[in-house]
Amino acid sequence: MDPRNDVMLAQYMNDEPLPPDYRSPVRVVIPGYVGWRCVRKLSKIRISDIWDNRVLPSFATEKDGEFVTAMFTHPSTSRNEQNLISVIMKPAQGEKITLSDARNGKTYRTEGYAYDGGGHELQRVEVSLDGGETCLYCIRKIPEEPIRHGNKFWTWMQWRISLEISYLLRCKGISVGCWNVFKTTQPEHPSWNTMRIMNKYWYVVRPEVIETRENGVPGI
Ligand SMILES: Nc1nc2c(c(=O)[nH]1)N[C@H]1C(S)=C(S)[C@@H](COP(=O)(O)O)O[C@H]1N2
Ligand SMILES: [Mo]
Repeated sequence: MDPRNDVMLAQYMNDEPLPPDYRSPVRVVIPGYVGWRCVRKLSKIRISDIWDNRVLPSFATEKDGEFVTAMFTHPSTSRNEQNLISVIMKPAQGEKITLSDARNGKTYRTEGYAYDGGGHELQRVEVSLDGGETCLYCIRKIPEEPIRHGNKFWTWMQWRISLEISYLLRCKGISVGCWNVFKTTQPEHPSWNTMRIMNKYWYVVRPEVIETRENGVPGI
């Protein structure tokens, strides 16, 4: 119902008709909103109240009951706009990084993506190698094309940072977090709710730095 929140009815994806997995012939795409609100295999549209996908406070633990029912039907608990997320794509979990590269002074390029719902701009992405005590500022690739209505960022953003491999050797993990236009950031830990949804806390990857012999074969 918001005139500045674009809604698309899509028949094509990457210039091809929607494949059956995406439930052809037509689907809804609501940028900035959670996937669950983007109905596939669309047959009719009607305006209605929605009683699903609710984020309840953590003290609502029972499955039914008056309180939970009231919460489930209250507009404030509906899950619509996506929330802040940042993810490390490289290194992958458990990826092996060779130590000989560290001796040669090589750096390792860590990469990932970040996104905020509602079209909000992402202003900062930081990785940490010491559980958040010190943070390293990442380079962001800011999209230009998908900005609409002057300030709606309808797509994810890619980020990268080059790290000294010798630092990776000593670190317990690489964590990432991002900040949006409100200077709000992701929490370190999840906050429990009955449906276990909308939890996008620090993303942590633990690469494995391994010793290699001169011929590149992993040593012991
Ligand atoms: N008809 C129908 N549409 C649906 C769903 C579904 O189960 N049935 N799942 C939703 C959810 S939860 C998501 S995340 C997206 C996934 O869309 P994708 O296949 O384009 O990633 O479709 C949404 N649309
Ligand atoms: Mo989903």
